[in-house]
Amino acid sequence: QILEPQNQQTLAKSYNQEDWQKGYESLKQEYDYWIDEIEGVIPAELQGTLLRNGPGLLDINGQRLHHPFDGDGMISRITFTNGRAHFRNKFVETEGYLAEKKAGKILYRGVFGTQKPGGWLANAFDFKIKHIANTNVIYWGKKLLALWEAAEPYLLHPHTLETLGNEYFNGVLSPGEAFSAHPRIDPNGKLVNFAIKPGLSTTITIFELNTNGEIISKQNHSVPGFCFIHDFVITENYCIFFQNPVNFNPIPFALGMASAGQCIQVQKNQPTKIIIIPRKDSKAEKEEVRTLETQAGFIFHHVNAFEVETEIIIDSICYESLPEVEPNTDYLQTNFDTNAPGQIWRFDINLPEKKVQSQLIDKRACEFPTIHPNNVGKPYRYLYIAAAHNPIGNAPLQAIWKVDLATEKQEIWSAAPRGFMGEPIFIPRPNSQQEDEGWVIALVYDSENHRSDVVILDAQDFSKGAIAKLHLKHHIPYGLHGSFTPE
Ligand code: 3ON
Ligand code: FE
Repeated sequence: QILEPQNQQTLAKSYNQEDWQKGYESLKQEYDYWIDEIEGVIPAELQGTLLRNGPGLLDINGQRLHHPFDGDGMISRITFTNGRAHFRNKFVETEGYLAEKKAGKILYRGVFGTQKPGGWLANAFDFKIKHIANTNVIYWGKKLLALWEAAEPYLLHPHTLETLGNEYFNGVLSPGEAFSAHPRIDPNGKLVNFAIKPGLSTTITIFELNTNGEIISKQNHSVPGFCFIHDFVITENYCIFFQNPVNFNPIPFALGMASAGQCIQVQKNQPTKIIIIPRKDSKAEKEEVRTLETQAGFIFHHVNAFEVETEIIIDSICYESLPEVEPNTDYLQTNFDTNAPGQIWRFDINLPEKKVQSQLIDKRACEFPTIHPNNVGKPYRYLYIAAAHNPIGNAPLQAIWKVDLATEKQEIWSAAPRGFMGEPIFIPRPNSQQEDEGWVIALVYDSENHRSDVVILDAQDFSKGAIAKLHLKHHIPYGLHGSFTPE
């Protein structure tokens, strides 16, 4: 769905590339302060902690990383209490973070192209990958966990954010075993997560955890072929995975010429496989695993899924292809106009007939969806997502977009031209009745002042603008995911 150049030119550019680039400066300092520059008013009912994770370092002592996804995880914590807000940030002290800090240079290969200095010879036959913990952060079962999809979680102190070690859930997870960065919280009080062990055939493991943070079930499924599966969705009875059509050629990785992630290629002539696995202890438990096919493309994130009689509806952010992270390119020079945008699609699966229908919901480029936590895995009406300022064409995320899936009514709040949007989180108002009663909160990078703002919107009315804008004393590099805990 890339727009022809002549159509792109009809809309003025909403941003300037240099402004966008500045959001990728490392933040080395760790802060701890009450936020005192506030525009508007923090709602008194908003009580709890917003947790964010993302790459805090984009360089190691001046040596640039090849891609932000290789950056060491840095947790930011914004605690709202009685109309005030407190900020703290701290790096996850993984083995690699500490070793590179001490050495003052890159010591590990990253998944997304970062190589040790010294050319391919210095990297050849080094299969050790740096375990970073940069993708998500959750508070579950009284444990604060920093997540990265290719390894075990890091356990952090909930107040000080100090790194306490790895979390193995009483030995149910083994050292080196993955625990993805995209758990889904079933409103019935279970956290469902997965792990991918790729190879010539791939093992998908599904975990279900109770509210005490204990793994109560763990099941494995083997699927043919290599998988790069970053996210999944749940319904009442199923876990659903989209196996992107990719293949993996390990040779350039082994020879030190490219990183593992750079050896993944999208196969545009192959279909995407939709793998539907019955959940443990559900009505569907005895059903077989079903695999259906749909058109090629690449999906990182899903919005939500739900069952309607014998159908499953899944909403996902689809790209025509995986944005390349080639060895000789610089991510700061990304040409948005020629990259495929992420767009919201709806997949409608008819289980008895094993048929899939798909439909584009809207052309706007977007990424990082959020919904009301009570509707996870269930029918829902509203989604909120970071999006491009303009309704067509590809561009950096600068706005928060609300889509009413029932009426197709939309609302948008934009920080363009100089603001850049991070993942929004929907937080329901305590004792709320309506699905969109609550707030949408996001970190916005303000390139004009080279600092980040915590922006709070009323989810029912974007037109009144930000109800509060909390100016931090510094910027936070563009992040990945986070969550909110009322505790
Ligand atoms: O080779 C195997 C396959 C594979 C994919 C094994 C493996 C373990 C090396 C592996 C690892 C995958 C990892 C570590 C993936 C990590 C992903 C990550 C840190 C972030 C993904 C972010 C996705 C999106 C869509 C971000 C979008 C950001 C913006 C639009 C703006 O900031
Ligand atoms: Fe993600």
